[in-house]
Amino acid sequence: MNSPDAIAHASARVSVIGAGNVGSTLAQRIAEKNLADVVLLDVVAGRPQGVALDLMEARGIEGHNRQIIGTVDYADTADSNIVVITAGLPRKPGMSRDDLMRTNANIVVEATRMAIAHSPNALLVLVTNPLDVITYLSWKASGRPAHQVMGMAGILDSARFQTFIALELGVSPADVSAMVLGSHGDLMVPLPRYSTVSGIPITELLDAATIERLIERTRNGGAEVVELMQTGGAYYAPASSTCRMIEAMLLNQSRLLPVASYLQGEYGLQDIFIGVPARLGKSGIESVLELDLTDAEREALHSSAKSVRQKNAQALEMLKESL
Ligand code: TXD
Repeated sequence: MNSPDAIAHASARVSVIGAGNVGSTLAQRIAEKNLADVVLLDVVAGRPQGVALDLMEARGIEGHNRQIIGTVDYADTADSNIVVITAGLPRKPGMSRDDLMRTNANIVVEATRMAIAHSPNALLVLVTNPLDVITYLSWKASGRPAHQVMGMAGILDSARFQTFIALELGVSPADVSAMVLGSHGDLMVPLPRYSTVSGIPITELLDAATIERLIERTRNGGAEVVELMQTGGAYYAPASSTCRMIEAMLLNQSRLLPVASYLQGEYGLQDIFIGVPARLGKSGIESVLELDLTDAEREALHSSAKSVRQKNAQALEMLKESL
């Protein structure tokens, strides 16, 4: 369903900062779905140009005519409708989570400033971990209205829950709609009452112990892939999840999706980015839907928010010179 107000489709441009696994797979998805031209930027010279050339050489076979440009120069990202930031470093042996947060926070703050300088009206989508904190810092660095800045995680976490529900019941994932709120990580908040199979809540179809097992697997979804792959983490489903957000905004689809959104009192939370159902359209986050939560669900969301808030404060302290 595309709205007539869709961002001019033929000239749409998305810049992807970070041409690693998620960034390059996302570039492929965007181009092959014919959503926009793509500029892929990385600090490692050669990598984005190589990926872009490889993707361009697939165009004749894939049957699209989108430009994919690889670059190390932010000037090439000018006038993007959307900027996606996937840039960051993976955790290295001996590196603490705090070291990683400091490194990635600096990378993302710099990337945000450079990208916004060349695309002052772009919508910003953050992917780099730790997701909810990084989104907050990028928003601070961007100086943009909060509804134009958002983080991708809830769609991925929900897609994992959807997958495990579908596998358990032996039904198509297309018939499963799952909802996961909260921060991206151990404290995510899967909501079985709001997860359905063709409209039927899963609480009617599965017993409590089975649902708990699927929730545990969802919480552990990223780690399960890392454990199997040994080097690097998941990127196909993360790229698909990010692409869904981009599609919803470029085509002004008004899709209701779990997105790390800025809250100003919704769910009793203030001044924080955290995963909640949000309506995405051409201006970014058009509204946040406040679900009716049970006491336990609300408590889980608040403890998730508490941990994000602590990390936000820590990160702001680390970056107080530059933010
Ligand atoms: O749900 C989610 N939000 C996530 C998040 C799902 C999957 C991946 N998640 C996080 O995204 C992951 O923990 C990382 O923080 C990012 C990117 O993951 P990816 O798997 O793509 O990592 P890579 O392959 O290491 O790619 C990162 C790229 C790499 O090419 C670096 O050279 C580049 O980022 N990089 C930079 N680009 C531009 N500018 C700077 N400063 C920079 N520093 C590194």
